[in-house]
Amino acid sequence: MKIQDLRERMASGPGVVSGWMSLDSAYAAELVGSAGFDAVVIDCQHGMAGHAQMVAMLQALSHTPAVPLVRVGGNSLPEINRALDSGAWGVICPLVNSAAEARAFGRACRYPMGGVEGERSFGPARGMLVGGADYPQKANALVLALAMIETRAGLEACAEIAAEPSIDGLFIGPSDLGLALGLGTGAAHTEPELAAAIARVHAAAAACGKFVGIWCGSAEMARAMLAQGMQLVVPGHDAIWLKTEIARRLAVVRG
Ligand code: 3PY
Ligand code: MG
Repeated sequence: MKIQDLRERMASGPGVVSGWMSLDSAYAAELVGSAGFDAVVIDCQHGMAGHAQMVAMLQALSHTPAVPLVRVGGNSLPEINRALDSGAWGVICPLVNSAAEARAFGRACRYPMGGVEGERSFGPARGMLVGGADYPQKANALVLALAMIETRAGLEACAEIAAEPSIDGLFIGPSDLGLALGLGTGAAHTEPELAAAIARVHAAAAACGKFVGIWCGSAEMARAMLAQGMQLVVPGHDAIWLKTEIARRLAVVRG
């Protein structure tokens, strides 16, 4: 599924399912991208990939059906520009705390063209390879910009963040959000305070006609979040899948 289809399916339902790469391996990205996911996020915040590995992983994802997305390490114009220039069709930005931060993030994803206010610098090296000669004309409309809500400040400002015109939606980080709410690590999404925060962010995005996505610790949580009407869910990441299956096999072998 390519970016236009992904956006259309996010808009019309039933929502899309994305893989999430914490390993810094092009081969692993190729495998995950070929496994049936609609999109794959390369995690450059908590994952292992540096710039060179991110580029190799984007190249590997190019010949899979999955739309390549990148979670950048932070709200940095150079980093966001490099991810997009390297062929990512969307960026997830961690720790967005205010409308001003959302605006800086969104502007970093957009060219100042066609009446759009943007600060993206021109040089879409792989962008034009994967998007074609007219990439510059269509990039502003296609590139997906999702601002992460995962702090108390972000939660308080989620309505204003969602209203920022240059972003496409919100992406919930339940682990950090749980920490921010004083619930420690690994709080279940059903924990009342966390569930209320997730619902608040979802409602803020919906009120602005924006997308909402969420990282999920389990397939069951991802299914529940899709059922609640979210447009993008991530059922864990590659390292968890690997570790879980290794533990299961060892248990079977050793009894
Ligand atoms: C979080 O849950 O805080 C995330 O950032 C998901 O990766
Ligand atoms: Mg987080």
